[in-house]
Amino acid sequence: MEVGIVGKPNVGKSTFFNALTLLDAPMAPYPFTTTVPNRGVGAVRAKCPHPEKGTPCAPGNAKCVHGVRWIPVSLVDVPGLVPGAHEGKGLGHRFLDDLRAADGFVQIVDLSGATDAEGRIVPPGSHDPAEEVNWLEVELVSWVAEILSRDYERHARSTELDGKKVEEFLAQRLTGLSIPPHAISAALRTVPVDRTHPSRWSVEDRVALAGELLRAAKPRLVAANKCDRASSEALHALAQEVAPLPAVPTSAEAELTLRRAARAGLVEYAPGDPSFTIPEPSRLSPPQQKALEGIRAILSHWGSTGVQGSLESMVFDRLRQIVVYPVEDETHWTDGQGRVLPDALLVPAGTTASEVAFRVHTDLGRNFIRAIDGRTHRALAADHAVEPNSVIRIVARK
Ligand SMILES: Nc1nc2c(ncn2[C@@H]2O[C@H](COP(=O)(O)OP(=O)(O)OP(=O)(O)O)[C@@H](O)[C@H]2O)c(=O)[nH]1
Ligand SMILES: [Mg+2]
Repeated sequence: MEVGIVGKPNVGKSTFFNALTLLDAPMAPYPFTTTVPNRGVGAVRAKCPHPEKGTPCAPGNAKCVHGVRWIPVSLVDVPGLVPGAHEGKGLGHRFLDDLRAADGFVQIVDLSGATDAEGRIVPPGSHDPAEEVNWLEVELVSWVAEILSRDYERHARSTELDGKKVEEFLAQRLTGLSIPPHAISAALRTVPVDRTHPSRWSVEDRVALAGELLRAAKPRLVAANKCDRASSEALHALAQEVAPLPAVPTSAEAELTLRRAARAGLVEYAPGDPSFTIPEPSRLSPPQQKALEGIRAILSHWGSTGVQGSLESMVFDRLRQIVVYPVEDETHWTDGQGRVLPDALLVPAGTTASEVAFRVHTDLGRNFIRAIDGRTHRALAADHAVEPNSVIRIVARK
């Protein structure tokens, strides 16, 4: 699971990335601070089933803190895009190739309206953040259309000569973009192109296909960042303009400050929480105290910093992921070494028992006999869609 963090320059993409990963990607109040993509790992929360067994779990991949599993999600923070990036403006859009594997995009915008389309500082409220949501879509579509068009004539003609299906042609041209077959079929149904002669597809046809492919395969969510300097009315106006895309208010700066303060032991705060506590106020300098009181006011206005919640909304609502816990012993919920609930996997809703087996190990998938539900102890057939939060054992031929 990988989420791309995109948007125009100077909106707080790297701050958002650092808050989720606790890495130190450079951040600064001017455009194009980031010039090469940053990669890291954030996490989404899920309620761990271990209390149902009354034994602590022994996580391998996803730590458990007070009954909450933190399941890793890869994040990629890219340089800022400006309108016309696909024509080479700003840093261009070639670095978007680093987002090929991203399953969805969180677009960061500046809700305070204090940065123009190219990320330069302007008076607060003088720039409408909804604008960049529209043109960013144009940039993403141009990028996919360009990937599709690389060495186009040659590939299109050889497809025709070999009598290959256009579905296969598109899948091959877009390899690595992780676009599922259903999205390709849906795009071909929507855009009326000549199915036997891709060499006759115009540039406009390819752009239309790219738009449909992105819509079907790469969900987006808008993080209305710098909400600490914006009003609820600004959020409401943005949400209306970008609908049906969801807009979540975030303060990446507040989240980063809290996570770093928590790491240093200065505050007690878990990401996503609506509040924090200061165990020893005497350890804080007056400026630190003032900064934290400012953050307290942000939390009480907005409910949270929104950063953790926006990633979870992306993963669970937009990408429709569920969590499953594969085990080798369906009674004790352990693996071969007796570890309780060692793994927590994110899989798309509707994933079948056999697909879970393949996720655990190709051999387990190939030799699948049946799965067993760890709660009901019922056998599940290969095509059974697993429930969210399932504990399942895969039975396979040796
Ligand atoms: N007030 C406020 N400022 C923020 C917030 N998030 C980021 N900033 C500030 O915005 C400026 C830009 O932050 P970056 O994280 O470097 O932005 P970016 O989008 O990665 O910028 P580029 O890499 O240049 O595209 C910095 O001065 C941050 O401190 C926020 O939630 N609130
Ligand atoms: Mg940056």
